[in-house]
Amino acid sequence: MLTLNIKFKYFLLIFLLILPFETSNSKEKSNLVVHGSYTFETYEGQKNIAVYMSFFNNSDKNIEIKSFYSKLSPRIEMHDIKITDDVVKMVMIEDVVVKKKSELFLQPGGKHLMLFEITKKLNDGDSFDLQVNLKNGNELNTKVMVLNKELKSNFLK
Ligand SMILES: [Cu+2]
Repeated sequence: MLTLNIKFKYFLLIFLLILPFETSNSKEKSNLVVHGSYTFETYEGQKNIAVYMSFFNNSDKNIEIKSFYSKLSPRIEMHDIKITDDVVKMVMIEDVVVKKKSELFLQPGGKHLMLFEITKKLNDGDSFDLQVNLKNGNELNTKVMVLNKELKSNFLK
């Protein structure tokens, strides 16, 4: 009985040692993951919106994003915010790269996607699809959740 128990522990140990390698292999295939996309509801007549999300690059290679696509907007850009002499300016990021083994967070007050000329009003609880096209030919799809604008101040604190 005692030897069986030791054997079991031994197998468990081997399993735990193998597991991390298996996980890293499967992550390599999925390479870039996009998670938690959101925006805020729009007011009447609002044409442009900022969208936020997180990218996780689990691979050993830098991954370049070629473009973004959504039915909601004919033009999507990634922007960053630069403050010079107390003036807040938005700057377009031309080459969007998610570095190997790292994250890229788009959040209020920082980097964001800008969707221009959106085709409809967005209300609390709505969602829409957004596609991320990678330079390596892969594409990622994410659902953007529309949040109540009252929540906006919570994100900026
Ligand atoms: Cu912007």
